[in-house]
Formats: sequence, C-alpha cells, structure tokens
Amino acid sequence: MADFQNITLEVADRIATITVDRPKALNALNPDTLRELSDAIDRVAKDDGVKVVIVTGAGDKAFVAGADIAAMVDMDEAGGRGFGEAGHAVMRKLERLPKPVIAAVNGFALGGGTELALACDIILASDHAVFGQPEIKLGIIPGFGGTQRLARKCGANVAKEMILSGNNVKADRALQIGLANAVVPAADLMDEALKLAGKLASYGAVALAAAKRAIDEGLDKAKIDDGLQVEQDAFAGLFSTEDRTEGMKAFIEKRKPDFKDR
Ligand code: DAK
Repeated sequence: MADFQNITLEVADRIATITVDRPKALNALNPDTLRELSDAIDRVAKDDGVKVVIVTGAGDKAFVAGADIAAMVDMDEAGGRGFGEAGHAVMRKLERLPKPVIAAVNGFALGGGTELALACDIILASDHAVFGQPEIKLGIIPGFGGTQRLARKCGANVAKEMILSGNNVKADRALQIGLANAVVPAADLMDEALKLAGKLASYGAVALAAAKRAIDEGLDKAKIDDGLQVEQDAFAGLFSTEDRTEGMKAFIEKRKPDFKDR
C-alpha cells in the first residue's frame, strides 16, 4: 500500500500478508516501522474479509534482524523506555488480534525479529532461518517481550540459554525446542504459509478467535503484563549504562565491544 514506507500489506483470498521491507537494514524495526506495523494490524483487525494473517520479511536473507540498533544507539533511558513501550504495544496487538497469525521466517530473526515471531501464533521457518536473542552482546536484554514469550513457549531452560548466551539457533534446532512449528525448504516457505493460512481461513472466524483467546488467556493466568513490566523496567535501566552505549557503538563501528561492567 502506498502509505507505508517500511512494510507492505497485501490482502488476497481472506489472507493478509504483512511484509517488513527495509532491506538496507535487514528489515530491522525502527520507530517508523513499528508505527506502520501497528497501523497494518489495526487495518487487518477491522477488515472482516481478512481471516488469517501472515507476517514475513522482504528478501531471502532476513525476516527481521532485530530492533534497529542505529535508531537505539543514542537513546537515553526515557528514549529506550518509549521505544520499548512502542514495541511491546505492537507485539501485544498482534498477539491479541482475534485472528490467527502465522510467522513465515525467511532468514535472520534476531532480537526483535524472534520477538516478532514469538508474538505470532504459529512459526513456519525456512531451512535457512536463524533465530536468536543476541541483545546481551549489546549490553541490553530483549525488550519487545522476548524474556516472557520465549520462556512461555520453550520453557525457562531454553529461554535462559538463548538470552544469557546470545547464541543463535538454526532452523532445525528451533524445531527441536518448539520455537518453530515446522521447517520447510526456503523456496516453499510462502506457498506452505499460504496453504496453512488457507486451511485456517476455511474454518469459522468465531471459533478461530475463541481457540486463540482460550489458549492465550489460559497461559496468561501467570500475568504476562506483570512480566512485561519487569522486562520494561530492566530494559530501560540499561540505557543509562556505559556498556549499552559501547555495545551498540561497537556494532555500528563493526568492532568487538569492550565492556566495562558498568
Ligand atoms: N539494526 C540496524 N541495522 C542492522 C541490524 C539491526 N538490528 N542488523 C543488520 N543491520 C544492518 C547492518 O548494519 C548493515 O548495514 P550497512 O553496514 O550495510 O549500512 C546491513 O544491515 C547488513 O548487515 P551486515 O552487513 O551485518 O550483514 P551480515 O550478513 O554480515 O550479517 C547479521 C547479518 C544479521 C548476522 C548481522 O547484521 C547482525 O548481527 N545484525 C545485528 C543482529 C542483532 O544484534 N539483533 C538484535 C538487535 S537488538 C528494547 C527494545 C528492543 C529490544 C530491546 C529492548 N527496549 C527499548 C525496551 C530489542 C533489541 C534488539 O533486537
């Protein structure tokens, strides 16, 4: 659609496809992209002709390579908090959308990219997809819900390993740990996503919404909003550390960070 700069939204056969499209930054999420995603989710929420949503990334290299580090590098604590709130709001809106959402993960899904996929209901991964929560390497922690949703989906064991080590997880392991629902050849990813979406779209919208709500609200008895608040406070606090500045500057300057533990 003409009014989006960083994403596209296409609707066909009762399926909306939202594609994050910022190839120069491997589809990283900057504030404008978050705003556009929020707007696109509102549109598909209101469109009774849409029964299922697919979220993917443009190109064959990245789904979403994370929150945009260049946009975050100069943020102070208030800026970090605002950015985190915007990301939380988008992920929560997607998660609460009363329509099934399929993530078609076509490449790197790092940081905010894994978090975007985690806010979807079903994750289909291409065989060259790579997941990860590498924020620790930047002196921060996941800030778009990763600490909460990864632990809920894959268990605290996996969440701690991935978030504390910052190690990436390839598609086959993502399947093994229950992060991805299926892995398909890269060339077949969108066809498989559309096939699954078409199947879901053939069912009743009311039942689809009820099933999604029952699962999510049941799991949420442990109060994800409380957990998200803990994450938000911890994340924002890191924006006043030297290590956070160093971690992000080092990435942009393409060198190893020299952390001082403060
Ligand atoms: N942000 C900005 N630019 C990025 C980017 C990112 N996350 N990832 C890649 N790019 C840019 C690169 O800087 C490069 O730009 P140019 O140098 O060409 O101008 C271009 O995309 C191509 O990337 P590479 O040259 O690095 O490509 P490679 O194939 O060599 O490597 C890679 C691909 C995905 C392995 C590498 O780009 C990479 O490691 N990217 C960073 C991945 C990462 O660390 N992601 C996590 C970001 S942190 C919070 C809110 C959010 C979050 C936390 C808190 N609050 C405010 C509460 C979440 C944080 C994150 O997601």
